[in-house]
Amino acid sequence: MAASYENESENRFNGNSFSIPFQEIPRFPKSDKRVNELISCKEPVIVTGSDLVGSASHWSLDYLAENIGDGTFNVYKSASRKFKYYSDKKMQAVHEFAPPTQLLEMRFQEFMKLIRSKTNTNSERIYLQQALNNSVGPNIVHEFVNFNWAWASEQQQGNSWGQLTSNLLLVGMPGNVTPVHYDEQENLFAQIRGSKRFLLFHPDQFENLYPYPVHHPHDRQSQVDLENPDYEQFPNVRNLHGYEGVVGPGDVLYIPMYWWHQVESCPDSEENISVNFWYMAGSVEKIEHPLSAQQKVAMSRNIEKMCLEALGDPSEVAPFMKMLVLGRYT
Ligand code: QVQ
Ligand code: ZN
Repeated sequence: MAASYENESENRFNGNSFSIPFQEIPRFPKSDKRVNELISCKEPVIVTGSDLVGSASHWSLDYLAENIGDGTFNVYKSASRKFKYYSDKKMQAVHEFAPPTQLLEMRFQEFMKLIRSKTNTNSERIYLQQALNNSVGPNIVHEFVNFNWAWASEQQQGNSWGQLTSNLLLVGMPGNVTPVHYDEQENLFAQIRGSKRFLLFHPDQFENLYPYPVHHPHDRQSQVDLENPDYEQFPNVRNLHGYEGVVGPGDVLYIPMYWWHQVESCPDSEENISVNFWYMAGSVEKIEHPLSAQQKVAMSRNIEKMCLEALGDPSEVAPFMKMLVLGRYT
């Protein structure tokens, strides 16, 4: 059933009577065979009642402050609800770039005090996003070790994913939004406390989401503000269609590599805690034609990088590509 936002009063997506048609992200219990069918087809699925991070089901701000240790954590500060990711490295090459968020380093206890002081969500917002490492306290280590690694490894081996690269701990505020982007990794996203609304779009929606150029600090992020699209600049947004689903405590969302996703922390709980499992891409699958949308996105990235490397100046890429294509392949 295509659930369009037109029917939902709290929807912000059709502020200007534009509504993105959404289908529901499939949801099945772990024991249902359709879970493995969808994952093996690189289709998103919400695994309900998963015990992947069951050992962390009691995590709360207080518990983490008590047990996570004295290490410092990456906390992003934003003047708006949006926390658009940017690459520090690529920022050096784009001098006029103004980072939309500020990165702070602080101990978890400090973060908890700060987040509790921000009762009115109109003031600036913060979002803790930190890869779990061995600086955490013994209780957290114990609970991390007791994640259901057997199930996670079954997905990793069964689908020939690459190695686990990190488990990002995410602790945010109701209303925080991670704008639509894609990652070059497979992702098992586990929700622990509070809930999150995900919007997902197939990699073939590339032309409707206008990603920033690869050399830009916002590489892999869409230039489109889904809550207020600029149709003049991005006319194809009108053709955009995707999937929508809410994950709550105990749910795990599989986000296939290259699938676009936007994430909003729901207002249902003061505390919102998630942990994701990012896996490298697997060994190069055999090339079959027609190429998959994922393969085309990967290829487009290599072409952009090669052109930038060879031309040496981003402003020469468009004229070069136009010369190559217009009147010859069009
Ligand atoms: C969020 C991913 C989602 C997270 C911010 C980074 C995470 C992400 O807002 O829940 O796990 O791929 O994009
Ligand atoms: Zn992501």
